[in-house]
Amino acid sequence: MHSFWVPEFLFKRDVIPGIPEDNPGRKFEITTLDRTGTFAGRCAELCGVDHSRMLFSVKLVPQAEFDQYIATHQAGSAQ
Ligand SMILES: [Cu+2]
Repeated sequence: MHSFWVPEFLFKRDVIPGIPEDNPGRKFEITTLDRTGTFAGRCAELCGVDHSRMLFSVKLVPQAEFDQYIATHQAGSAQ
């Protein structure tokens, strides 16, 4: 079990094995931040020996940039 936490989002999402894919509790969705940027995150649940290495960043971009990123990667996976 993990808990993905981005302090600037004021949001934390527990990640628990076995939760169905359509369960809203599986979403990591932020709708309250209105600026772009890169935000540091970490696991907030003492999950194991490598817990201290569970650092990540989340990049918030404009919708058009996100759509372009997805389109580029979908095109790349079709090759
Ligand atoms: Cu952890």
